[in-house]
Amino acid sequence: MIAVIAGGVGAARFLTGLVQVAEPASITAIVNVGDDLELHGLHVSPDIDTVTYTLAGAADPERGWGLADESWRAMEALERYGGASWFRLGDLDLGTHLYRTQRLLDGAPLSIVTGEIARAWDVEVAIVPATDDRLRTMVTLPDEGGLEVGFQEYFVQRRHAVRVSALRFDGATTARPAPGVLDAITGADTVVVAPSNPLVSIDPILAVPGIRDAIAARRDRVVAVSPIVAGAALKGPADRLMSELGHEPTVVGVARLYREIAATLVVDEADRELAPAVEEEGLRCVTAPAIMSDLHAASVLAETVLRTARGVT
Ligand code: FO1
Repeated sequence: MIAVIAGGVGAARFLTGLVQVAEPASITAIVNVGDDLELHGLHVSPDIDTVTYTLAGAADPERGWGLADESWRAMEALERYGGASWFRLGDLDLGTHLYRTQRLLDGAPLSIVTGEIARAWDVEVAIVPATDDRLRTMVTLPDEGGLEVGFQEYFVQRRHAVRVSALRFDGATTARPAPGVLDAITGADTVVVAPSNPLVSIDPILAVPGIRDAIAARRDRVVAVSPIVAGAALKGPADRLMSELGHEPTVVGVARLYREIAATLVVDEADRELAPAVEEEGLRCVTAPAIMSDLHAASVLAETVLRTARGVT
């Protein structure tokens, strides 16, 4: 059994590799919901949808999020009225948000609805939100007088091109792990921390009381994959966020963030020279090709992670 602690695009790509080398039904993806938002009365869960669509082979390959062959007619109609169109919801994608929102209004928990959506896409991997409760990543912007905005208002509306002075996970202290989350971690032979942004994708999951402790209790079996290669994020603002929030934007900084929960850090070959510094932080450092340029590269990385976990490297 394998549990994967997952954010959006990086985690989704890793999971497409993992299902090539492990039985999909043996995998549980525990997914960040800090990026979720309510827009136009709809509940949008970007990371859950990215993981689901990618595993279904239906994600847009260029964007990494949303559906392939998408059209944007509803957004055009919305623009006519001057409605909020900064967060682009494609016509096909809207169907998912309509379904999810109605089911939540009916009283179904997010974990149940997520399972229903995954099944409808024939995804065999168990996709579970970190929590069914409301948890939102909030971002403080020092150049806007310390304004605190929701994650997508930072990430999409401001194209993450602004400075950040703090992050807060609203709702985290009272959130409970969704059903299946702790069992997946406790029962896993291997726990993988996917190559996702440690501060805004992985941390909100760890902030749900019980999850960090459950992972730390399995530390010997936890393999993390660095999303930072040669001092830069593979995608998104992870490197900038790390330096702005006082972390070294290198694999050593990633090791410091994960040393309590992971015994091993997989880093790209470009960071070979930093392996001793990672090991000084108390993690075993495994160097391997970690850039998932295509499905083959993602499955080679997944195989490396599994071999590492089994101690066969
Ligand atoms: N990312 C963008 O850069 N612009 C968008 O308009 C946008 C819309 C969107 C709609 C649905 C969805 O599931 C994802 C969407 N994303 C968009 C991606 C999303 O902001 C990011 O994937 C994450 O939240 C970061 O992990």
